[in-house]
Amino acid sequence: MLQTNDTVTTTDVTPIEKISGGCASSGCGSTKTQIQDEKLRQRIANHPCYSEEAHHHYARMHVAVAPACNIQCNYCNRKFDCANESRPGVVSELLTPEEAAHKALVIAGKIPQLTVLGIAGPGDPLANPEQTFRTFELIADKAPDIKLCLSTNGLMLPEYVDRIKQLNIDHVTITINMVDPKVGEKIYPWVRYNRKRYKGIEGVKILHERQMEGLQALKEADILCKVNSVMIPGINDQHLKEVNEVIRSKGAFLHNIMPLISAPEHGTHFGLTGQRGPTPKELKALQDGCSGNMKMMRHCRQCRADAVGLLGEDRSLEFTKDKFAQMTPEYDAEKRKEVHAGIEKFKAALQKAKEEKAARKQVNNAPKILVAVATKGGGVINQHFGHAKEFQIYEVDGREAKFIGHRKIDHYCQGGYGEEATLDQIIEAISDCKAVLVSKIGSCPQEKLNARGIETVEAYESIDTVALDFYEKYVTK
Ligand code: CLF
Ligand code: SF4
Repeated sequence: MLQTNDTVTTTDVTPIEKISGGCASSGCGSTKTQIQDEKLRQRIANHPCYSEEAHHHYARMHVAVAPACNIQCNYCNRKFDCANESRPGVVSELLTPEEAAHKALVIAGKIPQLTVLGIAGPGDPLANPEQTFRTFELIADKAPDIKLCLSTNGLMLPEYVDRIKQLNIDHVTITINMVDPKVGEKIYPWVRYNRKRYKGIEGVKILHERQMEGLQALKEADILCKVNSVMIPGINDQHLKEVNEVIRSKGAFLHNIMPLISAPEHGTHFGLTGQRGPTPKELKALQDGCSGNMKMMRHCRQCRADAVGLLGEDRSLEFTKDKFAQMTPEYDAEKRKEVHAGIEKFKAALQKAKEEKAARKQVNNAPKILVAVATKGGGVINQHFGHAKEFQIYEVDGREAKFIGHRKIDHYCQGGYGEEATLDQIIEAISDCKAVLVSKIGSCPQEKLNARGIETVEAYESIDTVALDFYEKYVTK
């Protein structure tokens, strides 16, 4: 059984400053470069957001300890809550640092593939520094093998980089939606800084300067920085290429351009004024246009501030406060180490098999096609068509199957029966794919998919193997 490549490629780990030339690119000093690459590879290897490969195997959790925010984004309304809603800022219950630490120890025992604990809201973690840092301290003390991760709007970042470094928080995300305050004016109505509220462009200028300062400070402290940007058609979609260039030149490690999620019922300014989000095609075109030498993140699931599990599989409802408070922490560092070693072994075997398969499949001038995959993770096709809440999309050519994103859907099977209207929406969502790869599918959806030119493949195997086999048959036809 094979699966997606879990070895982080050089593009995954090449810091921007190295790409810009110097001795390393001409061969001299290559040993040093290899050592640096290896160190960097280890830093991201089991972080599901910083490594696309890792997200198939390793899980993260967020603890919602940070309610307040110091800016207003036109796409945010933290009063709205829905247990089924998965998007940043949405959370069902707030925790104290002590409750958060207890929850982390419970989950690290029950889900040993959990490697990262992040604080991402529901407000801004650095607008709640006491709760945020107390939580990190408690977890670093009791579960030192869990990586700590922080996501911020950047306004207060320059103040806290030393503290972040001290606590060994190696991964920090800044949400940067603009580098031109005139664009920012349409996104941020106000910013609160040094106990004063600044409206309009005055506030946006402060935010922009502080974000750039924070980015620089993270680079100097050698902390890996990912930048998230929300793509808002007609407002910053054209501008994000410039954002990409600026953050790249300032040493950001990874850029994650996410689609705006906007609906009137969310009660956000954009939702109420009818601002639309981008289509998957628009998003992909922008991500492709930005990639250059910089790794673009394409597997973000825009998690809730209390998300738990593999990306794309939210288990937060299993660990609500009333439930986890009754659970005894079963955190066991040795057992976790064994589980991680098992995952690495599994990944290595799959990688080897994948390489062998790719070496045999050499199709010249191969056209690229898309396939949709139902998976619960592990790089394996292991989900029934009717149970999928999202499809992972792979771009396949003669040599490899490359993960390029996911499409969220309503699952087809509701209470044991297929929903006709849902099926139409699913077909629409994957209409640009040539096949859907699933562990099982009923005859009715199969016929409808086939009628729309989407082939169905049933298998319980590695995504790479099945996708490449399908590709071979497809081009032969
Ligand atoms: Fe959380 Fe963010 Fe850390 Fe990941 S999420 S704080 S870097 S551990 Fe990941 Fe979720 Fe996307 Fe964020 S999928 S929203 S990028
Ligand atoms: Fe909401 Fe985050 Fe923006 Fe604050 S920074 S308004 S919490 S999206």
